[in-house]
Amino acid sequence: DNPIKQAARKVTDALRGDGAGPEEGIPGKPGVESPSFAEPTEPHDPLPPKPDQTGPDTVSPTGQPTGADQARMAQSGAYLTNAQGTRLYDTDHSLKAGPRGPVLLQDHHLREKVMHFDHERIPERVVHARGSAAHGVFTSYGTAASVTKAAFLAEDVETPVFVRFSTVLGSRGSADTVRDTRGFATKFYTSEGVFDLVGNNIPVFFIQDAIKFPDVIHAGKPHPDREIPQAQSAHDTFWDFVTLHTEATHHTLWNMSDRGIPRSLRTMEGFGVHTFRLVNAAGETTLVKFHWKPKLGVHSLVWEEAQIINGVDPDFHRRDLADAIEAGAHPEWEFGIQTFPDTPDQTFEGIDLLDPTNIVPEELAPVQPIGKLVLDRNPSNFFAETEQVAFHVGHLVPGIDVTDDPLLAGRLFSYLDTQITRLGGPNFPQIPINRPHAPVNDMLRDSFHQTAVHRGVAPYRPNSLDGGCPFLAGADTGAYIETPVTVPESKKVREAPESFADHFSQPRRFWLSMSPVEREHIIGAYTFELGKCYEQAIKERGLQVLANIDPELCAQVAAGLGLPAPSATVPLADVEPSPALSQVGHTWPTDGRIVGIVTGPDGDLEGVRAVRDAVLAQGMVPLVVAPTGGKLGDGANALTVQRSYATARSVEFDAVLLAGTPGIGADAYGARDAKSGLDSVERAAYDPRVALLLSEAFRHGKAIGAWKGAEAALEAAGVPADAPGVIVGDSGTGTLEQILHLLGAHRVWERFPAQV
Ligand code: HDD
Repeated sequence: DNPIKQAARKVTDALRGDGAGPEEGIPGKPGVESPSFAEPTEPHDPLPPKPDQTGPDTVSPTGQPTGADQARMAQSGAYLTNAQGTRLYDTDHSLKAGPRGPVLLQDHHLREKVMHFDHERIPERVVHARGSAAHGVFTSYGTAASVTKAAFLAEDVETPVFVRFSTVLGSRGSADTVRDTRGFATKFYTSEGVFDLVGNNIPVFFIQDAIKFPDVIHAGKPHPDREIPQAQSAHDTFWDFVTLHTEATHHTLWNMSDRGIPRSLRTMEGFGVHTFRLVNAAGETTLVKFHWKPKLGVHSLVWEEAQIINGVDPDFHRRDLADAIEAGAHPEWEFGIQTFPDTPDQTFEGIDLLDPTNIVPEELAPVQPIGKLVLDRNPSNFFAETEQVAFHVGHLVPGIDVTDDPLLAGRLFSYLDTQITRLGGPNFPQIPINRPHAPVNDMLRDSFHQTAVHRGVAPYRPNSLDGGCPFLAGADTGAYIETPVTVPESKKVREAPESFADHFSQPRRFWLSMSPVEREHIIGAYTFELGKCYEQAIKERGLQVLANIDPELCAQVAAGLGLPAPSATVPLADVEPSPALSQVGHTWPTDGRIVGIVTGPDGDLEGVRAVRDAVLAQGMVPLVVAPTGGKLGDGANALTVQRSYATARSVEFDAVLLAGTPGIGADAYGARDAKSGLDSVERAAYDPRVALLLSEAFRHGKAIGAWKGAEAALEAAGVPADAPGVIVGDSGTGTLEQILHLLGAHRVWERFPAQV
């Protein structure tokens, strides 16, 4: 009854090669009619969305349910029509004066078709242009009910959500696994209207005041002259800005840590970043920070792996999210809050809660779970949903209010404003994905892309002509009741408070909280990024910033750059580490992990089949890798190959199992009676693609298992059989059992530190 096991069974059914050859049904799937790939000659309705796909469930701007009709309105009837619904008999030939004659201006269909195509693109988001999204459900535990009156946070309330993940710097078509912050934006379609939590996977921000947002983004985006590099922070303008502007130090350090290269969107934490103010039914207020905790744990790539993926599968994160949902392995997060008393100074344990470059360590204020998010449906149209969704930090519901964080204040302006250019006018809330599920009865009228047909004559208040409608909610149910916070008496100034001036103690806490291997990765990242800068002065300034965080960090990066390490210019902060910040040292569920099962031409197919089934039974995904695509073996026992040596690459797998042979003394990868200590000729007898796959998996700290008959292939790849996390077993399933606990730890950390 475990949903993960059920999902795994679904995957098994889909992957199983038992019995059915292509002529009997869908390749590999018994008893299912093969679809015809010939062009149909009879009209029929468009194909329905796949079971894992859905469009937004909406009401019209005036509150009428539209639901699934939305999709039907967009594409209905069997015949091709123009935009006016008139049927067409040809869409492949322009209207010409004779077959070789000139095309005629009166070809209305040609003009409409090309005119519409010419305008298909809208401006990409100025930041967070590259994104992927999914629908889901948020279920509240009710544990926040004492601190907020928000209806969707009462006990056991289910709220539909749409979540969009993104990188920040890259264009829409850029690669997924670049080193960058990730956006984590959630739209809750609550019964009281839309609430948007527009957060990131990093809990702090580069700047403390929104007026500097254009500066930090101009610095991070490609250089204006050559427009390079794409989606990278490893260049002069970024490092020029963040080293001159030291409030960026904390966020930059998180970016240089493993958090900057997540393994999957499903294994990222999310943060609301700012401090928000919750208001309960009695009008009492509490300051909070929002957290998303992934059920699968927080996991990252290693840098070399991320770079390889950007070449071999630039859509890695997007694909992973959609595949997981389609396979039924629905990603889950727990929603939590850290709570702080709403005191006049808005600080907690000396930490200024209005400064978005600060975190509050979980050891000081534990994250209290208040609900669960499950993403269970893929969008059915990328443009209509993922591209047109519009988030706004000012989309708030009663019970959730903002604070005076100056970064948040500027955001409250920016997110509405940007949609005017991006979505072409102020009616973007009427786009299906943006429509609230609560009935809308506003007095906003007309403008571009108005799709509502408003009734009545009096979109103003007070009125008598429309019966006085719409009425106002009472103060107990209405939103935007500003909390009567006292504003300290002061003069108008362009200044930051004194408490915003400490830029190094929080970064030092982060550094001290890292395990040795995480520190090694941070050193590697700074060495790489500063090493990519041309200007010597920028590298030197970068080292100065590091010296103010920690002398060892500075010395190691300086050594890598071949420059002297400067001394600190501020006293090093005396801070306690926060163990919750480290990603290493925990054990996590292995649901959805991908195990590559590599077999050679003479491999033990029985063993491969048994391992595949055992992997599925664990709720993980087995991918069989063989010299060529197609099937392994014949008849009822045939095994479907998911990756050939040409299409497989180590980066896709969390662990690799190397199939042995059924016979003793043979070698599954071709060479016979191979012994350890192969000479170069013997090594060359092994397929170099398998050797590359194994050596990469080894370098990247992945669990590797091999069973009898595969030892020499390991040897040929230079993978020592006695290294940590390398298991040589008697049988496939026996070997798998021994690597399971390694997968739970994400990587074989003992194999690091290594400069990858
Ligand atoms: Fe922002 C998009 C997150 C500061 C201005 N931001 C955007 C998205 C995320 C964030 C996740 C993508 C939303 C989507 O998927 O459509 N932004 C943040 C966080 C910040 C932050 C966590 C700091 C705590 N942003 C920030 C500032 C400004 C903006 C200070 C402007 C002053 N952000 C925008 C924007 C974007 C945006 C220009 C681009 C596209 C959009 O809004 O709809 O308005």
